[in-house]
Amino acid sequence: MAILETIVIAFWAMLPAYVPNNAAVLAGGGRPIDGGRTWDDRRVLGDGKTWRGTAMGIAAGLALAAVLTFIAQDVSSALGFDVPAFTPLAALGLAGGAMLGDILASFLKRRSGRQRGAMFPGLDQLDFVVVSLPLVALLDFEWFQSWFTLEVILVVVVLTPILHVTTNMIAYQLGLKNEPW
Ligand code: CTP
Ligand code: K
Ligand code: MG
Repeated sequence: MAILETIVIAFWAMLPAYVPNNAAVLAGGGRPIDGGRTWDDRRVLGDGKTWRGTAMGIAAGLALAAVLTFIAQDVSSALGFDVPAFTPLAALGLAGGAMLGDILASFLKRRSGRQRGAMFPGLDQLDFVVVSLPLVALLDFEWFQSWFTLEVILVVVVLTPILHVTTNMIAYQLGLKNEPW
């Protein structure tokens, strides 16, 4: 498989997991998931993980998966190789897993004494990959196996931190995000 093809497939397949975090930044606010609760004098998740942000993030990921599925055949013909159409379970695994990974990362940040917004290099960039890919494999193994080859997974692991740093930098410059990470 040509490297460019692999990159396009990896990016396309991960889009429903990429967009929830950005949608949550735009839609976030309101009641925090942990309801303000603390554990050992530290918040369980913090004010940065809200019900609204999470719901809107998942909804945005599912909506994008639906749009990509709708155009997958035409795009595949135009490109000369196949890009994935998403099954409902694959879409749910990607979008839900991305938000769950982000929430688990905040849990780990609070446990390790990091305040809301603190940087946690590595975790910040890959938390949603680490949870969304296994969740997709769990929910729809056939779909996962047919698209996430070893090459695609390698590209995802390299590409995701680059995209994450770039989009967060842009969101920070635009005043949408409080920190550039
Ligand atoms: N957000 C949200 N709900 C989520 C994820 C994000 O409402 N499940 C919104 C919050 O307004 C949050 C912003 O998106 O402040 C940025 O997200 P993120 O960087 O993940 O949160 P932080 O505020 O940095 O908090 P943390 O340290 O817990 O990551
Ligand atoms: K985060
Ligand atoms: Mg943050």
